[in-house]
Amino acid sequence: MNYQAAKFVISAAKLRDCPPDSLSEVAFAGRSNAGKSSAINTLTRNGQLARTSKTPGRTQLINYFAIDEGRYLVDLPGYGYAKVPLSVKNDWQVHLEQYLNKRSALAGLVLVTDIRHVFKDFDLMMIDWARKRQLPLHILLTKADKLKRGGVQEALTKARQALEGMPDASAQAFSSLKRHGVDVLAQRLDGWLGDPVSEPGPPETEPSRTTPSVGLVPVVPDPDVND
Ligand SMILES: Nc1nc2c(ncn2[C@@H]2O[C@H](COP(=O)(O)OP(=O)(O)OP(=O)(O)O)[C@@H](O)[C@H]2O)c(=O)[nH]1
Ligand SMILES: [Mg+2]
Repeated sequence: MNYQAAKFVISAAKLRDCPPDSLSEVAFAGRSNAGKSSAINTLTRNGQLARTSKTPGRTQLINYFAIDEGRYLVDLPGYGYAKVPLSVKNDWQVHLEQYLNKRSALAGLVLVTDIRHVFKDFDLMMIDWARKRQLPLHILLTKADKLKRGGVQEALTKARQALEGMPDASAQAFSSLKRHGVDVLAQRLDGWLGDPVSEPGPPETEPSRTTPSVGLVPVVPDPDVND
């Protein structure tokens, strides 16, 4: 795939606003401030594409970037930022849950995690969810530039242990700052986006019968995301 061709398409507030023509899409999920938007910008070599910020909670909508016809990268709202009002958090959580449970074009999930915090509650929940839904999973251990080689290896080992028994799960170290790991990520996504997972179907407003639904755990304040 030519990720440099990525173009912003839409910011969807709800599942029903997501593009109806999607054949396959890959979603980037993770805690607030983990580096999701930065990873998308690094992959696409476009620093202006997804908005990044030192202020966690920047990405509040489901942002779609088209790579090719019917193929998208999706930047999901960050999870767990403490300073957002609870009502807003609950709202995101509902939309995130709906997206994850009902979006049939979802071909794979990239779980973005700060390599210094492997793993926190949200990550474990997402891994468990991917396992249950049998969705391909790739873990991006970001900000690898913040650790020495030994620390990177240690985090990778820990991550891979958590994925044991999952047939289509992988993990890699990544750094947007140093552009480290971009080729590995692109290869993994090529495999997912190359094969359309579904034809555009009916509107995804009805509960899915084929996928088990996930209940995301209640939002708890987490003071250490802003680094
Ligand atoms: N050192 C370093 N900093 C990074 C890296 N990736 C992201 N950052 C920084 O981390 C902060 C958050 O990055 P974002 O990409 O906006 O994080 P996000 O996960 O999209 O955050 P939300 O939209 O709030 O969910 C920014 O200040 C980035 O510059 C990295 O690989 N290395
Ligand atoms: Mg973001």
